[in-house]
Amino acid sequence: MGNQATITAVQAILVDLPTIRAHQLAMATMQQQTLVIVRLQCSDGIEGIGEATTIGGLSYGDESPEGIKLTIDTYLAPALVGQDAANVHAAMARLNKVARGNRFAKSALETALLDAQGKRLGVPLATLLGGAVRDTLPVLWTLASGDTGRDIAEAEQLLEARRHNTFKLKIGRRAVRDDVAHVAAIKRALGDRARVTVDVNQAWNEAEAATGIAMLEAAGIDLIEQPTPREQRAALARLAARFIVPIMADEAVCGPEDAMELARIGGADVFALKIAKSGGIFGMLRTAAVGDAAGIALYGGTMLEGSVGTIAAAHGFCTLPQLAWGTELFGPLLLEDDVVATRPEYRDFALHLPQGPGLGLALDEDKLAHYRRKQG
Ligand code: MUC
Ligand code: MG
Repeated sequence: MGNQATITAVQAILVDLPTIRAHQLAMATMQQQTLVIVRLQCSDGIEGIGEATTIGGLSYGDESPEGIKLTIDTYLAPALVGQDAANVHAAMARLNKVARGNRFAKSALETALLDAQGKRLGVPLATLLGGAVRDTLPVLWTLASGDTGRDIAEAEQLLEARRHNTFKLKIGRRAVRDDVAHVAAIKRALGDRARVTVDVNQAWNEAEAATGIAMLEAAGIDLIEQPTPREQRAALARLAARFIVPIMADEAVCGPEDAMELARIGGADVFALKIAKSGGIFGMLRTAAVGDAAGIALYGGTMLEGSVGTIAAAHGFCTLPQLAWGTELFGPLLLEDDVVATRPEYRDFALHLPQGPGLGLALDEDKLAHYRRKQG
């Protein structure tokens, strides 16, 4: 019955959503976010949904929203139509044959296939993966308004609301000393009430990183994410050996092959996992397995996806044996609105996994029609 279903159509839709405030990163300032929403129809009437989302056009990753849509429409959708909808691994193997790379686009399609299969079997996506070992995930918040006072006020309000007690600061735009002064002021204001981490997004050279990390360590910062360029793995290894504060690889670790190499050279204490950069949930789980085998701690990362991409990642992260550093799955909270009927639940410092079949989400057709990019 279910295994007779074939894939009949795949659509990729660009959705532009306003953010609740400007979000400043080393490489871009976001005023809005563009999601690529995928809808995958099957011959048994079941629809699966997925999402491919990046940050700042082409300034962060090497796939843009417009490029992802073109790749899906032109190459990946035609390769999927007519295939067995119930065999996710076979469908993904076919995509890997017709297209190299393009991990974000493939991740969205894999999510849609898993969502459809979960709905077909009547089980949550995490159950398809073998089962969740937790149904809530700790979630931090990124303070990135660009203003120290505003960031402190934002953190105080979120602590008070019991929504977040860990804050990640985006640095690397300004001189090292100015960035450190900003971070130290926030840590001083929050004290032991909150954990503070930083993400440099590759902006420092090794000498700047050595100076910056020494000062951040002295200021009581808990974790340093991707201080140096992703290609310079040896620099990351030297920094990880030099400092006690843990160094996390993000841009430097996409799939299991990167994870193997970083594990071999001692390039990181923590891996930031993301389904998009690993080409999907299964790629993320393989990356996590390498980290586990090497004794490297894990963290659930985000590309600031909306609800669909965030909940897809959450189903995967909920199955991991260890997730020592929690997650940053706050993407939906940065958006003023979304295209799902019920937005994810955040309370008591955690994201609560939806319990319905597949992702456990439904698209809101009116919102999708309202926010989808109109043809130019
Ligand atoms: C990144 O590099 O980690 C995650 C949180 C945030 O604010 O930006 C992202 C990207
Ligand atoms: Mg990062």
